[in-house]
Amino acid sequence: MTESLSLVIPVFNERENIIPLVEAIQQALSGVDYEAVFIDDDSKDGTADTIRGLAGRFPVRVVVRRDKRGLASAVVDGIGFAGGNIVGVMDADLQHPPGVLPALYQAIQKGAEVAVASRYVKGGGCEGWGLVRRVISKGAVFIAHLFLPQTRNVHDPMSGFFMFRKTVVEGVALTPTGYKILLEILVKGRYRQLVEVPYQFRTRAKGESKLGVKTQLDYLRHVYSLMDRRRELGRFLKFCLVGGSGVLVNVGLLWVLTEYAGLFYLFSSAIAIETSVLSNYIFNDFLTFRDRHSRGQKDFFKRMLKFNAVSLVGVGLNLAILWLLTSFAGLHYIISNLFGIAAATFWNYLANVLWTWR
Ligand SMILES: Nc1nc2c(ncn2[C@@H]2O[C@H](COP(=O)(O)OP(=O)(O)OP(=O)(O)O)[C@@H](O)[C@H]2O)c(=O)[nH]1
Ligand SMILES: [Mg+2]
Repeated sequence: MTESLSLVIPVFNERENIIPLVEAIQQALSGVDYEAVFIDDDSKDGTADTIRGLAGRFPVRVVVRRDKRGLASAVVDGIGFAGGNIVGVMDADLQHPPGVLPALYQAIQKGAEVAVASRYVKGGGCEGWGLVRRVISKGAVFIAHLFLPQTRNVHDPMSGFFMFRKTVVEGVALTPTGYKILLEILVKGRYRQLVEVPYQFRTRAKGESKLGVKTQLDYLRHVYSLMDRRRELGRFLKFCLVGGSGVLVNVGLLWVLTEYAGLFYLFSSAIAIETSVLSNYIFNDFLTFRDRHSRGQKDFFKRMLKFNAVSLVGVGLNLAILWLLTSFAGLHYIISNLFGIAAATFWNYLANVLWTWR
């Protein structure tokens, strides 16, 4: 079967960017059978006419939507209009450099079903971003990794620049809630191999940004809609129950070893702590994170070491908070300890989800 590529490019008032973009795409994709499908939400600056004016010289066409607005739905509609068996998605404002297209295309040719242009792998980056924007972007990636396990092997799941085989989304209902269509594809799509290609996100030279604070909130709503809420909430509850069982093991053993085996209580406590960490580990491995080690039990001991390390930091955190709140904030030590336990539980859960049972 011959391969052909459809680029889906959402546009809204991007007239000044169209010609340089189309020329750069043509230069990058010489020798590739491709088309560029622009989805324009009835721009008033002549964007659609500019594209039509190029149609004789370049393989471009424009679909103008008059009844809808929105980046995500434009991309979803565009995928429907795409004639190729490979689809690429990119912005029109030249922030996604067309020079990266060949690398994405080759990754697909070599067997990847999804190729993501990534700011967060070696060689990638964001030109001219201040600290605040960096932190927000990384925070968004962290949220995706935490709540959507399917995105964990992707460094830049928020990328708006990617390519995929159309078979990945065939029969899949893509809901354009948020504006990050890649998230939808990562969570709902059918693929085995994904490759990330580094790129530098450029600053916008012409035209203006259409995305504001509302979009950031939409993002959270989107992640919420995509996550397997019952499973992830159930996981957290199991984790807390296992933690509770660990307290029983700890207290019980401390008592038995001190009262009946005649050990010095601090010595009993050290044994009790480690035993409860190990019993917590075993219960979590078989119960809480059962679905996370489908590749067999061979890393059982490696995970056990990681779990121990996480617990050690957790204990340190608990003690530090106990000390700070009691000695400096004047809280009763039992109350301080509850805060310490809450913080340690939170830490343990995050670190174990994202590291031990990644
Ligand atoms: N069809 C359509 N395209 C849109 C809409 N909103 C934005 N776009 C296009 O989607 C692409 C990305 O939008 P931008 O406003 O550049 O968003 P961004 O790159 O995240 O933000 P900046 O870094 O500030 O540029 C551009 O090609 C826009 O023209 C929309 O409502 N409909
Ligand atoms: Mg942009």
